[in-house]
Amino acid sequence: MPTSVAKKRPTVAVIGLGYIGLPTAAVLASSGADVIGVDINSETVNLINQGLVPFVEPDMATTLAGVVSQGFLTAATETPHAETYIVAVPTPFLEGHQPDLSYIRDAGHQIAPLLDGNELVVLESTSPPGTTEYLAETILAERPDLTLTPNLSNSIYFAHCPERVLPGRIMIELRTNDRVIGTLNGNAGERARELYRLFCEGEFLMTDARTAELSKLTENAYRDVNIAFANELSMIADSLDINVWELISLANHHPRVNILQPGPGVGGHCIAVDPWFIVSAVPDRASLIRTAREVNDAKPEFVLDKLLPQARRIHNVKIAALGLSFKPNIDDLRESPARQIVGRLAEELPGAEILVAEPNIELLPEELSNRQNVSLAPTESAIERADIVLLLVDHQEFTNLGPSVLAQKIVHDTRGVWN
Ligand code: SAJ
Repeated sequence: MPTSVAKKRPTVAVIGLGYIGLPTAAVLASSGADVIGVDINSETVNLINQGLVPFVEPDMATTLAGVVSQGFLTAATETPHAETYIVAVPTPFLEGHQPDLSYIRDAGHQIAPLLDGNELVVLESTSPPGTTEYLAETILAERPDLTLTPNLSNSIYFAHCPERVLPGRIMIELRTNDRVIGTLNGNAGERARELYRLFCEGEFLMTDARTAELSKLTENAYRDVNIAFANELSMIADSLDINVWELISLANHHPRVNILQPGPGVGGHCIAVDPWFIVSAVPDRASLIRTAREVNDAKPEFVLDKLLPQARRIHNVKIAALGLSFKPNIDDLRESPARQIVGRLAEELPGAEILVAEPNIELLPEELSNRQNVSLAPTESAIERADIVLLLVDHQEFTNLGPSVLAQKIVHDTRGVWN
């Protein structure tokens, strides 16, 4: 009688349990892998081990609670041995927009002593060209007994599989987006594909590690350049006293024109950062990409230039600032232009009362909570008390507001919601 042999669950250590690492760990664990998530933040680790998500991301809570209670995902502060390591740590930039690879180097130091031979290391973090190689070099410098030459008992395999999911839709896009996989040595890419196939229904596009690295940066630079076009148009239209939202909607009726939406600037840890990795890799060739970054980075100041003269004319002005996150319906404040604008308003208008309505957070970030003239307030009461309403993020709570609540208010709508 044939006996059925249960397929062994692969063991995976995911290093970095942030906006990408944690959902990836949860989805892998719910799709047949035994996952240990690693993070230096013990609070994050404790929350996850109770099945709780430390940030707002639609549809994540149920998956996470399920895999933790079944024992398929555990979190720890120490990296364990695993067959596969997925590195999903931050890649911020330093002064002068040079990439900071220190978290990747640290991940390499954590992994190096644990390796026996034949493990796969997948870099997911968005990285400048050459970073997968840098991770491999970091590990091999510490472990000269290991090798990149494939098919030996002491071979270690490296691949780059950049994350491409959109915050707010991560749990859907992890399963449906196509994935680019770049191989550094041997059959690393094929091995990564086998693992990602557990949960990803998209197409797998195979290439080398450097091309995969640049492809991810290219996607975000493409979007940044297109948003910069919309933001530049908004400033041009303002000078000409033309409504930019109407302008874009008219132009977009052309079958080959699809202009994005202007806003108060570009935030988040991806689009506002990644194009700089291209600029810093080839500075004298990346002029359009650099200019787009500069245009988008200048947009918060433009918003302030329009608002401040009006605010200064009102004695003890009250401003309702609607939204603080970098985009709608999430709680992520990283690189948020809204947060930057509110901080500058607080500095420039010491006598003002700035009422921040942000339905997705319970506490203001420290640089704002320290200010006497800034407080968090429920949306309706912030608007009711305000002379000026400044819409910074198109959260659904704001787009649902009827026009009557804005009557008698000076309105600055940076997202075109009420236009
Ligand atoms: N924004 C505008 N106007 C628009 C679209 C966006 O001002 O028409 C602003 C948003 O308000 C936000 C910023 O741009 O401040 C970025 O938002 P986003 O929704 O364009 O992108 P992110 O940063 O949330 O996610 C991007 C995605 N990349 C692309 O769409 C090419 C995502 O797929 C990536 O996985 C993610 O970066 C990442 O992690 O790299």
